[in-house]
Amino acid sequence: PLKFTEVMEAEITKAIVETASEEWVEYAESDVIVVGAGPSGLTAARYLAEKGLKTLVLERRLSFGGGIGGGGMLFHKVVVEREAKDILDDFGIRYTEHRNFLVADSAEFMAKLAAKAIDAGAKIIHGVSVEDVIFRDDPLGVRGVCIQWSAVEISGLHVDPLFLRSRAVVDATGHDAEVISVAARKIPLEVSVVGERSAYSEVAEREIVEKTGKIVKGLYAAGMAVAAVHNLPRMGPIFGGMLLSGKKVAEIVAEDLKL
Ligand code: 48F
Repeated sequence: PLKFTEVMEAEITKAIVETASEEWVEYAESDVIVVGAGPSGLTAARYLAEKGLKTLVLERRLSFGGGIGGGGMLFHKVVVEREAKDILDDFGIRYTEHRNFLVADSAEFMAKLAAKAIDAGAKIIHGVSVEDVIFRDDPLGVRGVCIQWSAVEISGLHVDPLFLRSRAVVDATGHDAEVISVAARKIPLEVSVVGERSAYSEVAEREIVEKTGKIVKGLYAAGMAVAAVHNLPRMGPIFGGMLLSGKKVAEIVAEDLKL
């Protein structure tokens, strides 16, 4: 019969706490912190990691995919424009052609985005919320984030956060642009987060990609966070813009970090 070692429970604890703690120390400093493991954040993370940048993704929830999992009003499909076909292929995500669109399964879409980001070398940690940024004012710029366990955030307990330094922070937090919102409130940025407008899908998709990029030194917007910052329309369960935005922000950050 299968025989397990005795005094097993304490060893489980040591295995988890020791390995996790080693990684927290390792990721106290990184090249890029991506906040949010939705479509734009996972795409950005994969391409950043492939460029050799030490990339950490922090996700509030205990799951991947952000708005992907709900498909369109819980129908388990998402729509992607042909312009993003190469990215779908790059991630090995299968699709069917439906009139003007490519249609993918929401479960496959989020699973493969996450798997490829991890395989490329990005570290994803769940259950962690970014509640603030680190900044320096000469020159003005963001140098990392303040983090808290999501469980503590939800509990309302007064617990001070910890800090992670990074050369760049990507706000991929979706409709509320949470990181840029807090930064705009607390440090003198030239942007304010006004929120998105009502649905106008094709314009939203195009403009989100066009306006993806730097907010201030060290802080970047991708995905729906771009719509929140630039008052762009929403677009519903169509994801080409999210993929293209994630890829574009990775290219911009990589270029800036070379300087
Ligand atoms: O909302 P989300 O999917 O953002 P996205 O990448 O994609 C938007 C689409 O899903 C869809 C759409 C267009 O197709 O309209 O809504 O722009 O993913 C954002 C992720 O960030 C996490 C959140 O739990 C979600 O998984 N998140 C949000 N705020 C924080 C956070 C925070 N402060 N700290 C950590 N994670």
